[in-house]
Amino acid sequence: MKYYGFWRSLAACRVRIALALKGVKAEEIPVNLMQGEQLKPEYRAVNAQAVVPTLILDDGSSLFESMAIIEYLDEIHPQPPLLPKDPKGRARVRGLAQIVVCDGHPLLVPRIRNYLEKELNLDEPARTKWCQHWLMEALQAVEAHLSKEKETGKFCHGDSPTLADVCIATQVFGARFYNCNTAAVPTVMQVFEQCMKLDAFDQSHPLKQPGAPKEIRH
Ligand SMILES: N[C@@H](CCC(=O)N[C@@H](CS)C(=O)NCC(=O)O)C(=O)O
Repeated sequence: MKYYGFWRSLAACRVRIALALKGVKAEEIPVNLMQGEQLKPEYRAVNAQAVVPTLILDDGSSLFESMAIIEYLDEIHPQPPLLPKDPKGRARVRGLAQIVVCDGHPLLVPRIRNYLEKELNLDEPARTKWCQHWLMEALQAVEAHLSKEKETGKFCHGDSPTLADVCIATQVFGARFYNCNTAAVPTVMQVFEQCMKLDAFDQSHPLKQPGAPKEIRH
C-alpha cells in the first residue's frame, strides 16, 4: 500500500494518523502542493480532483477522499476501531469529523487560497484572516458539542481515539500554523493534548514529515 500526500496537507495527515493508529505501513509519495504538482496531468490521472490524499492499494486500484480512505482502513483493519459500535455513536463521531472535513477545512486548501490571491487580489493579511476565521468557526462548533455532550471523554467520544479525533487534531495543527487563539476552545485543546500523547498523532505531525520546514511560512 502507498499513498500520495504532502507534508503540509491536513487531509493527507488524517490518513497518515489513521494508518499509524492501525499500525499499517504505507509509503508516502509526495506531491508538492506548493509547486502545483497536483495540477500536472500525471497526477490528475491518479486523482481526478487534483488533490491529496490518494491511497493506492496493492492491486493497483486507488481510493480517494480522506474520510472514505479512513473508513476503508477501518473496515479492513478493524483494530483499534475508529468508529463506535452503536449507530448513534457512529453518527456523532462522523458528525464531529464532518464539521472539520466538510465545512471547515475545504475553505483553507491551496486552490481556495490561490483563488483569493490571484482572482480576488486579497493580500496576505486578508488571506490569513480568512483562514483564521474559518479554522476557528469549525473548532468553535466542535467545542460546543464536546463541552456539553456526555459522550465526550478523554477523547471526542469516550476514552479512545476515533475518526473525530483524527480530524479535529489536524484542524488544530492548521489553527496553530495560522497562529489562531485556541484559548476559546478549551475542551478541543484538552482532547488535542490527549491525542498528542499518542505516537500515531505526534509522529504524523506535518512538520515532522520529510521535506517539511522547521516552521510554517505562509
Ligand atoms: N475532502 C478532501 C480534501 C482534499 C484536499 O483538498 N486536499 C488538499 C490538501 S489538504 C489538496 O490537495 N489541495 C490541492 C489544491 O487545492 O490545489 C479529503 O478529505 O481528502
